[in-house]
Amino acid sequence: MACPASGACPERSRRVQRPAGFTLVEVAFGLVILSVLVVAIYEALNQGNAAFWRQSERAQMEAMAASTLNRVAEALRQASADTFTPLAPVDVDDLTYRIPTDYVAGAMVWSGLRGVSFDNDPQDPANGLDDDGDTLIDEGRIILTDADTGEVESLPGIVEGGSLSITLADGKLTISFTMQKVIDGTTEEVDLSTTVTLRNSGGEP
Ligand SMILES: [Ca+2]
Ligand SMILES: [Ca+2]
Repeated sequence: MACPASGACPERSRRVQRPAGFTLVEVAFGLVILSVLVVAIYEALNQGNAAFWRQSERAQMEAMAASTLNRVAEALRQASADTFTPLAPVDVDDLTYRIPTDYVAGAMVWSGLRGVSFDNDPQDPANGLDDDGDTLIDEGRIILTDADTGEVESLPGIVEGGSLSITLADGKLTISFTMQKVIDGTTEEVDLSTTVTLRNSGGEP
C-alpha cells in the first residue's frame, strides 16, 4: 500500500514501545532481593554484636578469676605448710593455716588461725547446673578469715561463680580456680591456676 505524500507511512513508523516504569513482576522481584539483603545484613550485624558481647563477658570472667587468684595467692604465700589443716591438702576447697608474726627469745610467734574456703551459694548447689537461673553455674564466694582481726573477706571476684582447688606438692601450693557462666546459650568456662612457693615452710606453731 502506498504511503501518503504528506507524511510517513503510519504502519511502518509505528514502533512497539515498552511502557515507562517497572512491571509488577519486576517490582516484586526487586522487593524480594531487597528483603534478602536486609535480612543478611541484619544477621551479620546481629552475629557480630553477639560475638562481641560473648568476648566481653568472657574477658570480664577472666579478669575476676585472675583478681581472685592473686588475692588468695597473696594470703597463702606467707603461710607455713606445717600449720596447714589438712596437713597435706590435695584438691581441697577449705584450708586453715597460720603465719609467723615474730621471733622472740629464740621462738617463733604465730598468728591466730587463718582460713581460705569456698562458700557455695545454697541456691545453686554444685551439680553443673544453673539452678537459680542467674546464668552463673554453681556460683559461690571465696572467703578469707583471720582469727586475730576477726576479719572475714568475701572476695568480690568470685561472686560471678566458680570453685576452688588447693593442692600442696613439693613445698609448692597450687591454687586453681574455675568459673562457668551461660553466655548466649553456651557455657563458657575460665580455668586459672597459679603456683605459690611458700615463704615459711618450716617451724612448728
Ligand atoms: Ca548448680
Ligand atoms: Ca546460678
